[in-house]
Amino acid sequence: MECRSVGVLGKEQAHYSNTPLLQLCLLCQISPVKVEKQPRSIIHLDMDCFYAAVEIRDRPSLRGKPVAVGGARDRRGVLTTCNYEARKFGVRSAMPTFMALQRCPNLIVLPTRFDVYRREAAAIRGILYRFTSLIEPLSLDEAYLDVTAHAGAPGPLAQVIRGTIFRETKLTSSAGIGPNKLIAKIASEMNKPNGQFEVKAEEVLGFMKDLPVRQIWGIGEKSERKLEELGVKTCGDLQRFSRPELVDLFGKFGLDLYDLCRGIDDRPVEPDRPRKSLSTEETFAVDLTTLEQCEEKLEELFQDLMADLAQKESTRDITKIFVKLKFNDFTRTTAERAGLAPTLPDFRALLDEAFRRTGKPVRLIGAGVRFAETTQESTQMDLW
Ligand code: TTP
Ligand code: MG
Ligand code: MG
Repeated sequence: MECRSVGVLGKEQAHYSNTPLLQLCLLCQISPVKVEKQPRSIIHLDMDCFYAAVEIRDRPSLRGKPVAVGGARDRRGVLTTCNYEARKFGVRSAMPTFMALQRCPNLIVLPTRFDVYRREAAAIRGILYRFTSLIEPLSLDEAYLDVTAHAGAPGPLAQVIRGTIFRETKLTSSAGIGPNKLIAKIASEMNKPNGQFEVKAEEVLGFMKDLPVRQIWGIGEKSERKLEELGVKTCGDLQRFSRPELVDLFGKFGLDLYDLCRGIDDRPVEPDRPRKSLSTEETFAVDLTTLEQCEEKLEELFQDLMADLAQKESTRDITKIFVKLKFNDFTRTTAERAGLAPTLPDFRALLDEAFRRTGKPVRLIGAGVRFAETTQESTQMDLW
């Protein structure tokens, strides 16, 4: 067994354990770990301004104009997304509609049609399955594909997949291609919209060097601030920390971070992972201060959740529903109940309960359901 740094540093700089399984690596100060397996070929595919693109495709007169999809201004609505023309004005997903209209007075705001987006997403998923069955959907408009076993290079394959999607749906997508999920996901943002970006295994270190730490999964606002105080902005900066130092700072996640900031990510594409729960959440640009405001948002989240549920887990038994609130001081609370059907009135009851616990301004609402164990999971439990 060798220290994992072998894959990163190259043989001449790497450190070895002469008595595998016993000796600590001198540099890392922890037990030897497996060297990263043969790099995979992963494609992360994400549709471009998905809801807006569907609307514009269906109404060609809107092409070239700034278009958003979401709630109306007079009902204190929020945008789900907008096209790239609107983004030039600073309009963004999750932005209150009134604010978006201040930035872009000509913005055309259309109501959401979840059933249409779900149908499109299913058609796109069908196209992806023609190329591999190793697909892990992340949301309605994006998925990881493991194409390691595919004959031919992954870059041209991504071109073919995107071309097929466009031919059959008239919607554009972007792709990131890399040796693991971390890299593929980050890379898919690099040439958006209607583009792709490939990072080859030997290019990973160079790619990570100047990448902002925020791009790593698991690094949120709080960790970003913590790192900034230590003078760390990029993954290259973070690479200067040892494993023990990162564990001191971040607990167990520090070990992941040591690898992630070097572009190492062993997570496989998991096509059939039985989910324990499904939820949807939204962080607001402006904190919500009244229960009434929260209820309005909850209704939107509820609709999203139902759409997601129908798309991803339409056959599972639901055992619990929950509502999560995060407040402006970053504390959080969850109201949860067993035996409730996922209906809007029941979610509203949980929201009321959670809101009344503190009365603090709300920066995030989440709504979700927990599932009964699948047969597969209970069989595994029996084996242990
Ligand atoms: P994204 O893939 O995050 O965004 P997008 O497809 O609109 O734009 P991009 O070109 O940058 O990928 O989300 C997919 C869809 O999910 C989006 O079209 C609308 C919906 N959505 C929300 O409803 N609320 C949100 O806050 C976000 C980010 C997305
Ligand atoms: Mg998208
Ligand atoms: Mg997406």
